[in-house]
Amino acid sequence: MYKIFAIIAAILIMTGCNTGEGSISGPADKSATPETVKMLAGLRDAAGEGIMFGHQDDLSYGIGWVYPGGESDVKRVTGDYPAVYGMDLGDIEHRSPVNLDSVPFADMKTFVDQIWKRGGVITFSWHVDNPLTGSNSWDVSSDRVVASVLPGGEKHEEFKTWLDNLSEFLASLVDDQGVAIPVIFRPWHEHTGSWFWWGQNLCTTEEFKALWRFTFDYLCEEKNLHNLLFAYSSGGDIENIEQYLERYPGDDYVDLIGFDYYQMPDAGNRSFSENVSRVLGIVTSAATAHGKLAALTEAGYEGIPDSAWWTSAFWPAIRDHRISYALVWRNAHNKPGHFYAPYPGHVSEQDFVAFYNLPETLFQSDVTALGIYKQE
Ligand code: BMA
Repeated sequence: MYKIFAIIAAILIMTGCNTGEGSISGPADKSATPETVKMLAGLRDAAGEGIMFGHQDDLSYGIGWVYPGGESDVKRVTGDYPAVYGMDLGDIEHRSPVNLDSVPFADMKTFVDQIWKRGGVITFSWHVDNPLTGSNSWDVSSDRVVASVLPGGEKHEEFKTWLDNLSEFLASLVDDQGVAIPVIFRPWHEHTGSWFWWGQNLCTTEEFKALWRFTFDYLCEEKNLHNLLFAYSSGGDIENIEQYLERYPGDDYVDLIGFDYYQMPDAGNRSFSENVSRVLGIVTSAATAHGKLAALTEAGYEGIPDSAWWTSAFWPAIRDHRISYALVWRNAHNKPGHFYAPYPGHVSEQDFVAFYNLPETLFQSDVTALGIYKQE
């Protein structure tokens, strides 16, 4: 009898089936590369060790510097890189040489290679333009945009060329050995808000799910990309698990679930910590029930005006939850005051070092030691 159970369990693990509550299913892409499978397993293991710290555009620029290569505000303050590096693919759909924040895609490729070599985690968001109006992601003047890119819609063929351009970039992320570098792809983010053309009031639930599934199928099946883990992330305005999962495209299309939430200047630390912790409770329950990883996919306090924010607001918000990572947004070099990680001389510098020194926060040196891409 034991033997039969062991064989069934082995088959379930090998086929990547969800083996039930509490276990993480294999990658949603059933043809994921071995490195992508290992990355998912490594992320699962790391979540048992602590919470990885992430920073958007960490290597691209910071306060007072732009693209010298190898620089990082997080490293300037702590001596260590973050564990998770966010980057944005907005404008890749037009084959632009730079993204919407002027980061050259050629530099991004170099960063991806460096991060992969030192065992860090890469996550891409996509502030893709509005294909119907020609304006940007934030153009919510029409509620027909999602319908227009779906099969049968007037922008469908054009949207496919945008996905082709995106795929070309993702397919180019290959190391010296010819191995496709695995990354977390987080499209259609903050869809529970209505500030992007794919948001809550701009499309129906069925249209949103169709957009997600079309994107997934096109990238994995049509373009044969098998180095992607897919992240579904809502806004922070979540009341319950039903609302959170209303537009969830299904277990076969998602690897990691999370949400984005920022502290507003007029809201105190306590309301930030309490709201993040409350929503993380909802999201981690959903993650457990669906066999997925969980994360705080974007967060922060613009300008971090509180010198003790890291240990008195950010850490209390996340510390009670089993999540893979918590990522803060970019340190813009061209938008004064628009930064979310400290830099040398910033008021929260010492507190960030205290946050860094907590045994449960994981930075690059920790995940290098843990080995996110290790053999099972
Ligand atoms: C937003 C802001 C914008 C930026 C966009 C994409 O939250 O930081 O300035 O263009 O993200 O990175």
